[in-house]
Amino acid sequence: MSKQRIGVLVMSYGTPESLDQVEAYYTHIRRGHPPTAEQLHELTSRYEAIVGGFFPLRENTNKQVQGLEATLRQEHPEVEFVCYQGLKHAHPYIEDGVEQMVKDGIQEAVGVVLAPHYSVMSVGGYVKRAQDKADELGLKISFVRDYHLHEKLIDALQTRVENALGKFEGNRDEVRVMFTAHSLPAKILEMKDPYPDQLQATSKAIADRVGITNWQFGWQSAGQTATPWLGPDILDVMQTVVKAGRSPNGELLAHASREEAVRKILLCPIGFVSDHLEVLYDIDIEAQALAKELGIQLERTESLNTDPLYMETLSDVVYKKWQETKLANPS
Ligand code: FEC
Repeated sequence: MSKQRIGVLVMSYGTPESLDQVEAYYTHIRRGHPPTAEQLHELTSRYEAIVGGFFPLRENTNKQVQGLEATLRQEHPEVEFVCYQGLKHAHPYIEDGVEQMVKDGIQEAVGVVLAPHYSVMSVGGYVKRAQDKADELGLKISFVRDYHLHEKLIDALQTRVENALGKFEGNRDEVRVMFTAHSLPAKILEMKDPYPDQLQATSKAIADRVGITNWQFGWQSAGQTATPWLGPDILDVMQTVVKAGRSPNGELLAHASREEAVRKILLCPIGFVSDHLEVLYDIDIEAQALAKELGIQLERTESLNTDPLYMETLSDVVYKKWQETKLANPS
């Protein structure tokens, strides 16, 4: 008997393939509104700054998709899982991935986003586009909504925090650990969106595992729009916590407590699973420049990329979602 073939739509943000595609990419992010020349120049310069215009997210997503397919097949040899990419803002788009599955004769599929935390404005947007296309083409598809507290994800992040703490000399309690994630427009709070709570929960789970109390959460990479975004931004937080234990001329106050006298910061971008612009520029270049200015040591945890524990997390949530859907709709 031939194995059952199950499609897996692996959705990710997407990135340009070359510098001349940055304008089209940015226009797509802005829902069809082209950026001004100044905005385009600013974004292109950020891409140029991360290893000369190389687009690491594309290769990382390719590897994550291959890694997930290999893990699913190894862990569940009785099923033929076939992974397809669906990108939010670049080719192959989410709709292309769904269409390709149908062309290949896939009848049942599971969708998963390479972002562990749910927001109606992030994961919700991916899911809606995939579901609309699947409905149009008659594909049966269910979705993993979030996996922000999956045991193996927390294991992988715990190891990263512990390894990064090892880069600081002295007592690790002196290191302020800041968990970060992409900011979103503050209006999500009115919608009772789970995104902020899920990020707090992941941060706390990691902190408890590592056994640290000197930690906080901050937002990063907010967009430049007229509407307010979730804050505080990590760049502001860094300034505030470093300046708190110092005199106006920058001297460390003798009586400053551990909480006040921050001189070592570890950033842990838990909202992202890959090396890309928001990590390699916003943290490694922008936040590092600020740290230098403030005269403090700043380190960052390594991105998950294809960490086997992350691949196992994804494999587990995809398989469980497929099983759950099968039980709910026995054929
Ligand atoms: O490396 C790369 O090429 C891509 C890096 C990248 C990732 C990413 C992830 C998320 N975003 C989220 C929300 C928003 C909202 C807007 C927005 C805008 C941008 C711009 C760039 C960009 N994002 Fe992004 N995001 C990445 C890159 N993002 C570039 C446009 C210029 C700028 O603002 O910097 C605002 C859209 C609008 O104008 O309406 C909202 C969220 C995530 C994390 C979850 C996910 O991966 O989906 C949330 C990676």
